[in-house]
Amino acid sequence: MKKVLLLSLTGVILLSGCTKTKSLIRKLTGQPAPTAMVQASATPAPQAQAMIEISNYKFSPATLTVRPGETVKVVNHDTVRHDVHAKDNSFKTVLLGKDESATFTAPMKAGTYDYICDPHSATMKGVLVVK
Ligand SMILES: [Cu+2]
Repeated sequence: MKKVLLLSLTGVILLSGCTKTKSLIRKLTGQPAPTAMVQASATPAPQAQAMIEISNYKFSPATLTVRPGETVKVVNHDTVRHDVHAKDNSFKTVLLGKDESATFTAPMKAGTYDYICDPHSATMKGVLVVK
């Protein structure tokens, strides 16, 4: 019976990937969680989406490196509206209000692309590196 419980709990853990369940299993069975579960949770996550975040009139990261044609998400955390606009016009977003986001497609050609925020072009600058 204990074995059945352990197996079903392992199933739950594999599905949820929750670390809290690990201590639950220890409580219920008096044994450390099976190592197979640890391996399962070590599965590499899918690669995070390329993202530029805007906060306090700054692009973060200031320099972002992406692959040609990669989709880049832009999120604005300021109450002031900002956008992302490549100096050579190869990419551009609309003006984003607070907590709004947009995506653009990185150029297919490798290179270094300077971009600005249109309303704050004097101070808000960033670099997109495509390689
Ligand atoms: Cu701006």
